[in-house]
Amino acid sequence: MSPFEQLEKKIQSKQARTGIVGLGYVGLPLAVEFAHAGFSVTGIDIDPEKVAAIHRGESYIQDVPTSVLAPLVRAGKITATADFAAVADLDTINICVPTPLRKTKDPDMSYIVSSCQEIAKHFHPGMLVILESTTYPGTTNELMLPMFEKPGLKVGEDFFLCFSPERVDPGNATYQTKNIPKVVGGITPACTQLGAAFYGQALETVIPVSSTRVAEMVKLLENTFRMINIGLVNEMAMLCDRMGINVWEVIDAAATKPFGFMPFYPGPGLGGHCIPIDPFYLSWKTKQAGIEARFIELAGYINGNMPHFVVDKIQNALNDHAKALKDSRVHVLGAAYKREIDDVRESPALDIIHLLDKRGAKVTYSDPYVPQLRADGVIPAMSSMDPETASAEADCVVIVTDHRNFDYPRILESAKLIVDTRNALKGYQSEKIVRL
Ligand code: SAJ
Repeated sequence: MSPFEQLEKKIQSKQARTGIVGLGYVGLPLAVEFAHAGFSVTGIDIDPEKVAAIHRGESYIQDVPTSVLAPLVRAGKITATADFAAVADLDTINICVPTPLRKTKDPDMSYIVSSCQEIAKHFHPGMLVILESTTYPGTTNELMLPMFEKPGLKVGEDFFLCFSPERVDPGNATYQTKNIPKVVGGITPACTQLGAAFYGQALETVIPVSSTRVAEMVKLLENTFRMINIGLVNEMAMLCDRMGINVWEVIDAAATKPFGFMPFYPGPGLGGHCIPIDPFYLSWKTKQAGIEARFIELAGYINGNMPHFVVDKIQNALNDHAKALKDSRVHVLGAAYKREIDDVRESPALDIIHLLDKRGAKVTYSDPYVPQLRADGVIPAMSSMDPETASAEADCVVIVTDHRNFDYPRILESAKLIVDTRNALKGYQSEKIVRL
């Protein structure tokens, strides 16, 4: 039997020993789905805390309840280790490690490279390796393939290599790993076939595509689409502001168009570890090809300018109340990058706090999901304050993240002035409110 046939048989019989490198918000839910499907799963992570937590059957990922993880660990369906030597006993490996940007906005491939270097040490014929981390088109072919293909180890014959974009949306109760359609593309048709068969054993819908580059590009199109459309409405907000038009009313009315339109909403800037980051993996690669991704650069500029636009709005609002921004008390509602989560990565709230601080305001914040903000050289260490009390004491309140559990009527009542960057006070009329 050929390596292809052997692996295909192991996948069909669910005997394929499955490895997941990177046990974060992508890797751990994936491990659970394959364990539930009947595979034996070995999680590999360099963070001993994560490995220890899994050994205890304790989940640290919002979308994986401990009540789901613990029985799988107890039954031995999921084990975890920090030792890549485990690769020698595995048939398949999914790589789900971070792909951040460096300060220079260049891709930071170090997590992918170090994982592949470790895997390559224990790599053996008959393995299927699938990269899930968001990256530039060409990564799988140009960076990973040379690390695995050796004399006597030919891709598509002796081992199999695919790319499959992760589409996990943390906290999304409707769409979770099992029911989000899974795109997968291989270096060769045989690779794609095995990748599709593998995911088909655990996930509801598999979308095979013709190559790893197509699969890599699918993800970048998805998230660049969002980033550019958010940039569009942020520019509309600035235009409407200048023309005295309520952009929120415009968008709500435009959204009544039953076809050919998709509402996006202006805000204080673009946060998170996907949308502000992923498009720059694409523009970095296109620059290498001598093509400039102008839409991405322009949207990045507009989105990056929103914190300044918001701080100018605060300064002007105070000015209209005969107050200088300097020495005024400004209270920021919301530090997370979007509502109902605790993640502050790339959060525009941090930029706004920094800019306010730089212009001499006395800044405080409240966020029920973010009790502390660490000093990071951009902002001082801060602790979340009681929203109503702090809003009453502030000269200006600014709504940056519209968590649902803020008591907006109480805050509106106690505040002297509110700049609302999220239309959280939609439907409220008051002289105190200044909308984006
Ligand atoms: N934002 C706006 N206006 C909008 C939408 C978002 O200003 O109309 C801001 C948010 O406040 C946030 C940033 O953009 O600061 C990103 O928000 P997001 O809603 O895109 O949420 P993310 O970063 O969690 O994006 C993830 C992505 N999921 C994956 O990459 C698998 C994205 O593709 C999803 O579409 C998105 O979740 C989602 O829809 O929840």
